[in-house]
Amino acid sequence: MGLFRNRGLTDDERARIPPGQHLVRNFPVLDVQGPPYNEVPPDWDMRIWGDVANPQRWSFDELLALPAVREVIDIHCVTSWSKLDTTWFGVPMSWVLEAVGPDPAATHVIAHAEAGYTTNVSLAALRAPGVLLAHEYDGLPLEPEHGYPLRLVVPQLYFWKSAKWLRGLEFRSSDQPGFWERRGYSNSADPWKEERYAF
Ligand SMILES: Nc1nc2c(c(=O)[nH]1)N[C@H]1C(S)=C(S)[C@@H](COP(=O)(O)O)O[C@H]1N2
Ligand SMILES: [Mo]
Repeated sequence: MGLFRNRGLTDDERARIPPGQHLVRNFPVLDVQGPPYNEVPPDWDMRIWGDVANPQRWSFDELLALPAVREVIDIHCVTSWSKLDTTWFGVPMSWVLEAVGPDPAATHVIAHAEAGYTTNVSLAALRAPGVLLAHEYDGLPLEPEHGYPLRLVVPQLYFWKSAKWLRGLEFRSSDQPGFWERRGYSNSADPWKEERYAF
């Protein structure tokens, strides 16, 4: 099926599509609940807490003033679509990690989003290249359905790990499955190893 649906791709494109995935040119929307709002609420904040030396709480204006970089990355949804060369702009996770100073005991991070959506990632996964707290897509503020005003982007993992409507990162010395991980999705979620489901 994947091969069939990927007819007509260049060799470069085909090499960038993980097994069992097919290329899309549109930008599908997938979530449990739709966008919580179209404007940043006055009490909005982004918090980082747990096993860190320097917990953080940023208003949206403070967040926009942090160092930001542009990343062009490929994204892969477990429902089998992949999109190449997506352009995001936001605070690099490498900078965030410098700022918060994870405790030596910290091994995992829980992303907390609006409406109780969570997802867990290893600290090692967050240290990979391209991980962002993204507030722009294609040069514009995020669309509400794609996570406005802030989303986590973890390009090397299936896209359910890239929490939309992000409000917090909790650093922990133990793992804790998130929303989809509790419902049978893979903990590690590497698209190149087809780590889709836990069983
Ligand atoms: N807060 C929140 N983030 C979420 C989700 C969600 O339901 N809620 N769905 C995840 C899933 S399963 C996918 S595939 C991507 C989809 O992102 P997109 O709608 O921007 O394509 O968002 C992820 N982040
Ligand atoms: Mo997904």
